[in-house]
Amino acid sequence: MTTQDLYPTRLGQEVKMLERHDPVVWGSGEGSALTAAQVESYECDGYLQLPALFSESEVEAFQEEIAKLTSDRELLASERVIIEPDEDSLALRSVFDVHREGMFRDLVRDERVSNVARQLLGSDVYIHQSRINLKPPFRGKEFFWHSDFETWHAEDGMPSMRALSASVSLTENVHSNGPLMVIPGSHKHFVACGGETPAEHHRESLRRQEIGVPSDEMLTRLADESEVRNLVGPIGSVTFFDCNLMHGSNGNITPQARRNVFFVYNSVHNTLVEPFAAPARRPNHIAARNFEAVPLPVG
Ligand code: 6CS
Ligand code: FE
Repeated sequence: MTTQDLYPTRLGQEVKMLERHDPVVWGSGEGSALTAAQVESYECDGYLQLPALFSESEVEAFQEEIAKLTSDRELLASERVIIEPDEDSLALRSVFDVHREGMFRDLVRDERVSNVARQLLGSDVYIHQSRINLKPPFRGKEFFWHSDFETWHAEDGMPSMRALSASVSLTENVHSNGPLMVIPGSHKHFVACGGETPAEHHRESLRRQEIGVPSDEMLTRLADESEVRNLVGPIGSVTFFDCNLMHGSNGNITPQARRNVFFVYNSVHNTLVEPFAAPARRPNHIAARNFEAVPLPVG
């Protein structure tokens, strides 16, 4: 059985803006994690910030976990680690697949985050991707504008827009240190991209993405309809954002790192098929094919 391609991109089709065929909030939208007003705000803007959802001491423990991970030589030598582009210094940009053991395994199950994902996606969820983004001081590089879904559809075979990211701030996010930047409302359009996915594209794209990014014209249209917004907030805040929200972030030239850990929850009814526009599947540490639901925490 082949799954219909609702969102053609990178297939030599005309580069244009398509309508979204999927709901943003799936099911009734009711649940114990968010109020009706919060659900409505997420539906409208494509994101929701919950300030200081985790305490400073919890965040300190996450930072210690990261210190452990980033001093693990075996991990550092593995493909899970992404180094900043153009750097001789081996500055760490991202570490992938951090949710399968230790503290971050508990974090993805924590009801403060997982119940929000269940409520908005209207089903059980599993983890499609997890990573720490370290955005180091002074020379942390930007992430250019993109829709995550565009990549997950083209390269990972995610059929529909029934996934979201939860990004936990481990440092204060201020206007100057390269916080997440979004175009509210952009998640209601799908911007098809030009070009074709080359083999092993993730080796480039996770350092600097150039394929699967919208044209300047499309970005201008989205921003003209809405605005560009910086998502700032205190330590321990969590930003939930729709898989198709147009987002990016500037570089960080301040002396403080800007760190967050983030998880992509996908609905168990939206599991991956074959890539819609790429020569091969991406590896499991970037796009998990273990579709087991995140269990409710015990106790
Ligand atoms: O490749 C990914 O899964 C994610 N990373 C980047 C740089 N762009 C698309 C998506 O957010
Ligand atoms: Fe992204």
